[in-house]
Amino acid sequence: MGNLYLTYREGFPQDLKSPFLEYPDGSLITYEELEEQSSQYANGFSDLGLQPGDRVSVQVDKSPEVIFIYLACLRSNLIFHPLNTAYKESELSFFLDDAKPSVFICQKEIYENISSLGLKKEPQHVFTLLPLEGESIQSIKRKGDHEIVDCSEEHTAALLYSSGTTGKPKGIMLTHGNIGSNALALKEAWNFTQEDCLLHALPIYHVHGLFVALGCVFLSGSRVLWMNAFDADEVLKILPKCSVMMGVPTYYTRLLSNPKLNNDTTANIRVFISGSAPLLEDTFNEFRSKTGHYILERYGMTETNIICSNPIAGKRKPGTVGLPLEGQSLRIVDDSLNNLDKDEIGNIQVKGPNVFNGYWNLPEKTKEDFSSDNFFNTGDKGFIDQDGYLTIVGRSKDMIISGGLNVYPKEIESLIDDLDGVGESAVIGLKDNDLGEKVVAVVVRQDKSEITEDELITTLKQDIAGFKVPKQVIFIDELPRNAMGKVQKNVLRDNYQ
Ligand code: MCA
Repeated sequence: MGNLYLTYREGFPQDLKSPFLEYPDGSLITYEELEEQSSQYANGFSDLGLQPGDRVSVQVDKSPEVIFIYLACLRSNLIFHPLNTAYKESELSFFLDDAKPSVFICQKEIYENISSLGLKKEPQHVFTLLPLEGESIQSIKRKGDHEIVDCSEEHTAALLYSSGTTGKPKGIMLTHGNIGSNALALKEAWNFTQEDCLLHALPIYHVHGLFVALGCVFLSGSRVLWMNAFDADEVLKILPKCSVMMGVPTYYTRLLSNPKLNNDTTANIRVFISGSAPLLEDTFNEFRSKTGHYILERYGMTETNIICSNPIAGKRKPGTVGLPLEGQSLRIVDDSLNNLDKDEIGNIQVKGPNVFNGYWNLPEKTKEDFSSDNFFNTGDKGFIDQDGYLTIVGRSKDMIISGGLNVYPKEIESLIDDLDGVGESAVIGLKDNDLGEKVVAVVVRQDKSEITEDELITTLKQDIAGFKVPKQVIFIDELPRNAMGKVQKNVLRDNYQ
């Protein structure tokens, strides 16, 4: 496998006039336009003087234009670097400083304040996505054939950041081969064909909406029904036109709360797929009894793409994430790297063409997360049952998953601890019917401080993405600690659940 664009293109329908993307109002983008638009952007990048390996950072609302730009990056062997639109200035400054993009495409508000991010419009090229909002990236497009740049499967295609338990976020380098091999395995595992129509309501700055969802579509020459964001009422209106839906568990709990969800509205769907956060057995069972559908749960992470999936044909076991995908080795080991038997709980490790190529500019950190025989340590704990299905029982990394987005308590605690009036804090995840887990801060005030929940939340909202801001603040006199002085988060979780 060489350039991922060529792999995708092999899956495009023979008749390029077939639809790739359909809006709810029926308007279409064809595969021919996808080829043409991505080629025009690729020409534009070359006119700007970009060289293979240069980064293109993108922080804009969901739009098909972003897909053209992603494909243009692949064609030109540039590194695509998508960013969650929720990130605030200080978060963004870090990502841009670390990734050092040659092109940054952003929203109007950021474009107008670009100097406050320490960025200059030159030599970096800063663009808006939309015309009339500044200098639009659309102005770089140039017609004419574009020759796809030759590259190996080991070249980095995308850079996605994850926060860490300690320190700053790390850039995860995903190669052409990582993304392509995983998309091919998923297309097979989930039986995608040209007849499929995928309901696409996910954001496209994460592996889930970008590589998993679109990868299956490109490789099967099928099409997406496009929604700019998830809205349960809208989804239920267009579900009858679709055959597959992918989402985080929150999508399914929101659909379940909608009276229009029933056998009829879901009759055309061949499979509902869930990932990015644990799907509760209650959600699985309730969905089955309301619609007759068994949600297919799968498991992945940014570093590895998708690792396991419940089967299309065969038993979908609630509470499990299914069987390893074709071409991957999965093992459960103890802390001394001894292989554990079936049903024994241990560390989940994985090896395969899907596993990332290392952290951006952090070779030492990369080494820490791989075993001597090159298995990646996911940081999750689980066991494999007698049928080979994986169950995840916990995360050894102290992470919260809220509505499918990862939140690292350490990052939030550091910010809270720096606030005037705060002595110390512990950030935990508590069960939440909508988000799966919600971020909650347990805070010890400094002597005489009268800092309130509102003040704390309002201050944090200025500095960090909204999904990381605690939904609730609980004030206590002292954090519970064990004999070693470590905060006992399990005690806090038990007390406040
Ligand atoms: C938005 N808000 C949230 C979240 N999203 N709070 C906690 N957790 C969240 N996930 C807050 C906003 O800051 C805002 O707060 C308020 O909710 C309303 O914002 P809005 O954008 O309208 O929210 P929403 O439409 O209700 O969004 C919730 C959502 C969304 C639909 C669950 O977060 C979502 O689409 N999540 C999917 C994420 C995803 O694709 N994850 C894949 C990554 P305020 O009102 O206070 O300002 S993981 C991955 O890729 C791996 C590989 C995998 O396995 O898939």
